[in-house]
Amino acid sequence: MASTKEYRLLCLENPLLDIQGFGNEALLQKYGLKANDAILAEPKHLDIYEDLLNNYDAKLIAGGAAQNTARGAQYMLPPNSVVYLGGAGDDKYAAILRDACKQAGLRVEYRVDPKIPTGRCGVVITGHNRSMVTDLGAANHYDLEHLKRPDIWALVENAEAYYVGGYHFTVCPPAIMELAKQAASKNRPFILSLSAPFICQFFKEPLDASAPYWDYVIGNEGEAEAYADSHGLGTKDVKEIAKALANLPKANTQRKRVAVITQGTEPTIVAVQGEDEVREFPVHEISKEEINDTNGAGDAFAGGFCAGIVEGRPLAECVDMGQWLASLSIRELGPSYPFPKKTY
Ligand code: 26A
Repeated sequence: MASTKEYRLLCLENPLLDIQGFGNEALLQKYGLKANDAILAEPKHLDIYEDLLNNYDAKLIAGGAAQNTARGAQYMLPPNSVVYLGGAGDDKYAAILRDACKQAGLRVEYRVDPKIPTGRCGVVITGHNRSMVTDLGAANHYDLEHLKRPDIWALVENAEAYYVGGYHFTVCPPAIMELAKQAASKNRPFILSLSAPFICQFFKEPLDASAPYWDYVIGNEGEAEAYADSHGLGTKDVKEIAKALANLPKANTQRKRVAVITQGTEPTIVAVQGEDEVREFPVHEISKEEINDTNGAGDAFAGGFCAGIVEGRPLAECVDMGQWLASLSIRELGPSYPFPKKTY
C-alpha cells in the first residue's frame, strides 16, 4: 500500500526567479555567453536582466533548478509529498515564487533575508539551447542555522528521501553534508544532481566530499564530461563515466549507487555500482514543433525520477517517469508543467 505520510521528499537548493526571453547570437555575444551554459553572474553580466525585460519581451517564471525538480516531483506524487528549502528575499520576486509553488502544491520553507533581493536567473533561449546567468542574491545566504531550526530539522528527520541540487555547492556545502549524513545514518536515499559543468570543475572539493553519500547521482552529458575532465578519468565515453561515478567509494553500503546520465534526445544512460552492464533507455519522443524550450528539462527529469524513488518503483520505471515529465516540461514555457494535470 502506498504510504500516506506527508513530505516524504525534502529538497534543498537556490530559489530563483527566471527572467527568460528568446534571444539571438548578438545578445549572447554582448554578454560573452555560450549558447548552452549555466554560470554565476559577474559585474559585466548585471545589465542582462533589464536588457531581457526591456528588449526581449522576457517573462518572469519560477525557476531555481531543484525548486523546479521539487515542483515536478510533487506533480507526480500525492498532495503534500514534497518540501523545499532555500534562501529568498521578502520582495515581489519571492511572492511570485511562493505563488507558483503554492499552485503546484509544493511546500516551501525559505530562509528569508529581508535586506537582500531574491535571486534571479537570466535565461537566453536560442533554438533548443538555453544560456543561464544567475545572480544568487538572497539564495546565497542559506545557512546551517536555518536547516537546524527545530521546525525545519523536524522536516528533515521526517523525510524519507533527500534531493540536493549541485548548484548549492556554491552556497552552503555544510547544509548538504548534514542532509547527506542524515540519509546515510537512516539508510534513506540521498539523490544529488551535478547541475552544471562549472560545479564539477570549480566546486570539486565540496562535491567530492559529498560523493560517498550519493545513492543516486544525476547529470547530463556535458556535466559527465566536465566531471571526467576535472577528475582525470581519461575518457569522454558517457557509459564509462557513468560506471566510474557509480563505483566511487560509498558510505552507506546497504544501497548500491546508481548513476543516471541524460543526453537530450539520445538515450538515458544508467550504471549501477558493481554491475558490468550499463543500461540505455531511449527517451520519449516528441516532435520538433511541439518543443517550446528546453529550460528545465533536466530538472523535470530529476523530478519524475525522484517521484519514482520516493514511491519505491523499480529503477527502469523511475527513469521512465523522469523522461515522461521532461517531455511534458519541454512543451511548456520555461521549467513548468502542464495544467490541468496530466497523469503518468
Ligand atoms: C548557482 N546557480 C548558478 C544556480 C542556477 C540555477 N538554479 C540554482 N542555482 N543557475 C540556473 N539555475 C536554474 O536552472 C533552471 C534550469 O535548469 C534556473 O533558475 C532554471 O530554472
